[in-house]
Amino acid sequence: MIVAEAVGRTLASLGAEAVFGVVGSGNFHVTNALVEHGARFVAARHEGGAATAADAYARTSGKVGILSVHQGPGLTNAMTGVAEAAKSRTPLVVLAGEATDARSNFHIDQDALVRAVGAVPMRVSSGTDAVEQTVNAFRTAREDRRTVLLNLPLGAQTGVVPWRGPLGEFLDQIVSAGRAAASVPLLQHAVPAAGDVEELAGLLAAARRPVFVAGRGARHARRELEELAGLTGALLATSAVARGLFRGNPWELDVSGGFATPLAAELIRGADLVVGWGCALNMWTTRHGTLIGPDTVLVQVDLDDAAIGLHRPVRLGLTGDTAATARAVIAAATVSGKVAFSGKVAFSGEGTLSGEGGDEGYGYRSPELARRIAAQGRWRDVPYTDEGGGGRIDPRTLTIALDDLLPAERTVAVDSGNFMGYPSMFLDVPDERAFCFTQAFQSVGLGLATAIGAAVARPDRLTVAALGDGGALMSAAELETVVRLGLPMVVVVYDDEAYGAEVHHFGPHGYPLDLVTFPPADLAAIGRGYGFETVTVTGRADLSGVARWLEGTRERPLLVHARVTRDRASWWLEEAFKGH
Ligand SMILES: Cc1ncc(C[n+]2csc(CCOP(=O)(O)OP(=O)(O)O)c2C)c(N)n1
Ligand SMILES: [Mg+2]
Repeated sequence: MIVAEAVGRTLASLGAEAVFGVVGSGNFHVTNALVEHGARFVAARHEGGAATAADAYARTSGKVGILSVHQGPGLTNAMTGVAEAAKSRTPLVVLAGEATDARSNFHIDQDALVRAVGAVPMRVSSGTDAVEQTVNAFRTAREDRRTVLLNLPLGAQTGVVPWRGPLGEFLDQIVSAGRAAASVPLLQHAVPAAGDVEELAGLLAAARRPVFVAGRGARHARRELEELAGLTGALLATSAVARGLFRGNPWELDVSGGFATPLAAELIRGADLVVGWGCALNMWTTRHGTLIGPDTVLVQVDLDDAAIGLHRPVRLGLTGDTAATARAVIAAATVSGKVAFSGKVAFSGEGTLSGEGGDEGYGYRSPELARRIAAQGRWRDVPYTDEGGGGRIDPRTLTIALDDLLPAERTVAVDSGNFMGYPSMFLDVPDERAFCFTQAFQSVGLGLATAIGAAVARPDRLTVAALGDGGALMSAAELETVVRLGLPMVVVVYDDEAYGAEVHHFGPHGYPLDLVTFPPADLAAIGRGYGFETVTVTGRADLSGVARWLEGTRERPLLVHARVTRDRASWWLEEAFKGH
């Protein structure tokens, strides 16, 4: 068995199920070995698409993502997606051929390239270390939540893997040792120091208006956080990447930050205690800090010590896993007797309490607030004046209509741009795995590939890719991938014939906008060319075409080309500019 085959077989044995990539000579053998041993290969049309699809697959499935690319340009093409994955701490193994001879056209310093974006370079150097290094790469990705480049030098790939006895036995031994180690996540149960846990319990016991903000690091901790919030009367919000985590809870405020509803912003700003759970508390989640009131006590819980206080100073920082920390706080309050939540009102949100006490009597969890959240808790409940007409639809009207039409079992993937707040906040999602937000690098053009990776992970859900015209055209090659794979997908393009974010950034200051505006493009025709069914939407009535597609066989994916109004910046972009 040669090295490239051993690497592929090892990864398949460790549980690699889906491999995304573009195959060239330098990753041909390793990818074939993965397929031969049970993995599914998903061919993208550009390595950038493959990288982001692998990232989104990992986020949506909870498994390690695998990307396979050719040496040199295969890897450079993938780099924006690799940077997004690395910044998001996505467990991802990038397999790349490597031309180590400096005279080769394909030669670059691949280690330096990926290190520059926060990924971890590793290397298989010979048959002797091939299996061991592959196991190391997989474990680093999984346990440390890192994006790892596993370089496969061309000269080493054809080396022979030595073994004693039957090859299968040799591989099985190493792989099962690796798998046993890999199945024990190192920090998953990490509990903060007991003193910190008691201090948090005390702060929660004293707080009258606590709010929890859960981030990516809390996506596994719904049950624990809901229990603690119930005991302490806390309201529940998330950062954008954890959207959907508390879906169905009557005290859920949806997203905290620039995307927040007016009601959520008011209540978070009015909190006397905000606890960030596995959440960076960055400028987006805190709306440049304006959602944290001047007297609000801020607490942060994070697995990573370095994340504590990185974006905002906190009164108390606890290093630990979110679920384990929440459990420890509950235990500290209920078992040790040093702190107790018994004086706190825990209005369940169901039924009404006799003699309603209003805010004074019940803190945040009052019957009155339960009614307000039910009535105004979603963006689509916020009244607005429709600005559509003249062949353009208001993006709010468009998105509310889509929210009504599309099945509830859906995954929403959103690209970057002025339009992005509408699909992110007006389309509901069933849970935290149903919203895939690849925005850590703030790159335009990742939305379509994000939808592809998420759709491969969850074929049972209808995936909605929401793109601007700029992002759609930047990634158009992957439209072919959607059609070829037969993915259940609706691609919605919010077309303002511009880089709207730039138009609204610079337009009000009188700058010329010629460089960021474009002539109309027939995106529906482009979609049909790739094999999509299409609907062009210029007003509400055109949405009947979407309803027809939903009622049909859905054999081919649907592209909705929506010509949207473009006179003003979206609310979240206005907020973002305030921080510039
Ligand atoms: C790769 C990349 N290039 C450029 C930018 C700068 N940029 C941010 S938003 C945007 C416009 C995107 O246009 P579109 O997809 O049509 O969305 P819109 O803003 O018009 O709603 C651009 C060019 C970026 N963030 N990422
Ligand atoms: Mg645009």
